[in-house]
Amino acid sequence: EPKPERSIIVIGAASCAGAPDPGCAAGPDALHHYEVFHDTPLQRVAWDAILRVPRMPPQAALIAVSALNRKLAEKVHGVLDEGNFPLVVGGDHSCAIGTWSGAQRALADRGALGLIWIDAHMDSHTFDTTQSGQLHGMPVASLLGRGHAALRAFGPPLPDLRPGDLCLIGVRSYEAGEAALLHQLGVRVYTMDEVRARGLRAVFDEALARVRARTAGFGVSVDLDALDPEEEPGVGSPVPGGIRCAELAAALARLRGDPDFIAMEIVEYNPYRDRDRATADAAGAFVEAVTPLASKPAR
Ligand code: HAR
Ligand code: MN
Ligand code: MN
Ligand code: MN
Repeated sequence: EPKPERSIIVIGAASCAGAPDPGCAAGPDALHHYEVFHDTPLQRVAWDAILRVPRMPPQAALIAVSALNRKLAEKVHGVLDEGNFPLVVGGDHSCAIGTWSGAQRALADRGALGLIWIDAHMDSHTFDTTQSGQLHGMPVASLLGRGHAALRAFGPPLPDLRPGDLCLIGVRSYEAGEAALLHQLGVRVYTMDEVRARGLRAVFDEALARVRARTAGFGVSVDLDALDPEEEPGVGSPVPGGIRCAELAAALARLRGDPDFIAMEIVEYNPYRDRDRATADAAGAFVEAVTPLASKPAR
């Protein structure tokens, strides 16, 4: 069988500048070494680059993260312009600012970006509400236009992600300030309680309909800490009571062959906390679940 024309191009973001746990910076190299993302008979997968940041003191994290995101946005935009599918692999979740900014730029003349954010956390702090000061707790607010200006100050100005084009799934750890922001903006948050009550399948289908409704294409950001750490311990900030790997893979399989599904991100892998590569294998299973992709993206 011939392989489709659209390849998955993997871009690593080997940074922990936005997080307290240094282990996530080793995530992309470990996943590369374990070869969890690989060709299947119907889908080509190739690593492009692993982006890195210099070692810097914590007070320089903002500079490091915004420099990485500028490079990452360019890469993602380039892969999409070539008609391929970017898979960004973190690193801490602050790389999402670059990933989805790049996707927005590539879509720009066609319309808005939709985004499904699968995470134990809300990642929706501003500099005013954060208690930890950690940048991986802020990418959603930044994409919604409420973040520190420096975080998205690369290239021409970008549109803010529209609150109605974003859904969060799996949330079970957050602070009041970020919850208030999402509530005020009207972002749909499917908490872990709701996922348990309704089933991931129902929640995911509803989220998919929302992020699709008024957009030209959509992506999925998977923070591996959304998973249950009893099964998948290899993450930077484990939170008990998460999604099962098999459930998430089954939900993601809904995206197979979908021409509007334009990019994916898998972040917060910490190889030092993993057990028998379980979490690395989960990351591989999620990519396999969405393949084969549609041979060409929607135009
Ligand atoms: N809400 C906490 C903070 O702002 C947790 C940060 C986010 N942690 C992550 N991202 N792993 O999903 O510090
Ligand atoms: Mn996150
Ligand atoms: Mn372009
Ligand atoms: Mn998280």
